[in-house]
Amino acid sequence: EKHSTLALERHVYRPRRPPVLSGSFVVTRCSEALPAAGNDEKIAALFPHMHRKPLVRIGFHSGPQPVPVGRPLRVGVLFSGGPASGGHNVLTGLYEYLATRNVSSSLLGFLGGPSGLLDDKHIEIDEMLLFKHRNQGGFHLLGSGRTKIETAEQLEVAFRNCEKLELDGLVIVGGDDSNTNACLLGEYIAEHRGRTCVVGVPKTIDGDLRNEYIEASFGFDTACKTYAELVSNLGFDASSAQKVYHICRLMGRSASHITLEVALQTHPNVAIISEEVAAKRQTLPMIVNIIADTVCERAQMGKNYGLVILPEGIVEFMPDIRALIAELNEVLSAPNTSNVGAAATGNGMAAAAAEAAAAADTKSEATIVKEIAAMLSDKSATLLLSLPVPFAAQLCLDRDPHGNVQVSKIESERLIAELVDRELQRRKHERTYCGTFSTVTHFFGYEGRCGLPSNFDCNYCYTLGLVAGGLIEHGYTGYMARATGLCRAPELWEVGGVPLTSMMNIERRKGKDVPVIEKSTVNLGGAVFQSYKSVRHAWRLSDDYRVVGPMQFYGPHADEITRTIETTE
Ligand code: FBP
Repeated sequence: EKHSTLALERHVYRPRRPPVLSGSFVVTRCSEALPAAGNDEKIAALFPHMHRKPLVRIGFHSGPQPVPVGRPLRVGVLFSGGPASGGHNVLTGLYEYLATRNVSSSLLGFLGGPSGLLDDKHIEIDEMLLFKHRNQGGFHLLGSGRTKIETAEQLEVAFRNCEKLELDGLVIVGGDDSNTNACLLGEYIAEHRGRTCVVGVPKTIDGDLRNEYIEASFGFDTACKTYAELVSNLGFDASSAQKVYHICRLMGRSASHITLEVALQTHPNVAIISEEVAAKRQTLPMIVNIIADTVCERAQMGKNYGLVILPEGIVEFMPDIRALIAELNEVLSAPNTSNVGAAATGNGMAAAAAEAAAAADTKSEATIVKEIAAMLSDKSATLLLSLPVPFAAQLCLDRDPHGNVQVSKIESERLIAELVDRELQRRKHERTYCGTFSTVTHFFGYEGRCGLPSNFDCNYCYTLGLVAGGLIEHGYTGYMARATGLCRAPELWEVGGVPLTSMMNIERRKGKDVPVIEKSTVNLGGAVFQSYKSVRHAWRLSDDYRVVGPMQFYGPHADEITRTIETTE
């Protein structure tokens, strides 16, 4: 049997939703026209058709009952970016909404993410197909991808395909960038008098698509619960075997919401929060010292074991490493630096990096790192040469096609483990430390993106799917589906839509002003971080690890949600 008993049982779970979504409803404006989050004039100029719209709320239909059948709608849907648990329930909610309003409606799913729309690769989603995916994790019914629909040519192709397929609506399930691009597409379609309404659904395990209008992105709750169970197990492994430090990196590149939430759930000895690192301008040696000090103090208590957690993006937040990466980008992009590592001439960062990487076959990594260090400022050169060679080489050689350092590939948990070890050796030599330090490193990332969705994510995604369908039927374009009051029972959530441009600002990227939905990072003055700050000192030395256990689908704790979502900041 392919499906476990639990997976089969989850198929028949009936997601909860606000009662207003049970039948036909009305959508009414409930605010003044909203300005952009920043640079309102520039956003208005970029999105003349999408901008300065009001919030809208879904309410009960007070007209004649029964409500007449709706017109048949054709709606497309796609997943964009990394998977997040609950996506299939967005499809279920959307499908059910359309089918309830008119059985002749159809839902088309684009395959492989936004590229499916550009290449017009789609399937028709029906009841049979959906049944197997109800309340299941992953995005595999359609697949996902990171292609962006942003250039004039891509917008035109996407628009043409929407026209060809006669789509009344297109639902884009994605994070901040995908929703910004959803708005660009909505604008393009409106400008060309197309019929397709574009509606976004907030997704990302990282939890950084969050603001005064959107309380949570789906997938975060399940991811945190998955990681928290694993990290909690590591804490008890550490205190049981009493011989190692588990050093664990958790996904979340631009924000540390996951690490902070997991810290609150598991009580590690040290949790590093990137936003604090940036705010306090903590350099790599400073972070190494924070951990080494904890190890020393614990060793004095006879504890040569512990639990340390870090966020995926940590190195990018350290000012010294940030400056080093910026210099490396400069140096390796300069046309005449391509003889680095005895490589031939070439132009541009990617070419230089590729050639330097090829040269690594004939020269040792250490030699190449030294050659590159000679081109840097004294400060950056010293830092580069102080890093263990494999990491220094990774920074110099391992670049993406655009020539950027592949930060998510840097195994910062191993880098930090090695540097802490080095520091402890130094202290041993100075006779200020006499313990033993042995580490096991972990990276928990992909493990958290496709698991069976928590009850919260099942309910939230189903609700968002229903809402997205309703927004499309009522002709709303350039909106994101939303539910608020998430700390309450789903029956009490309020639902509606928020204009995408109201969450936008202008950022300078690669020398250009571009519209972006701002990412939410950990608020150091907020209640979640402050509650961690108030207890972290005690957790350093005590073994206060918290039993978390597997995510629950039944029983009194099944509907608990993360502290982060529970807390409005
Ligand atoms: P999204 O923002 O697209 O949801 O993805 C988030 C994430 O899970 C990050 O935490 C991680 O940095 C990234 O995806 C890794 O993605 P991949 O390796 O699949 O490209």
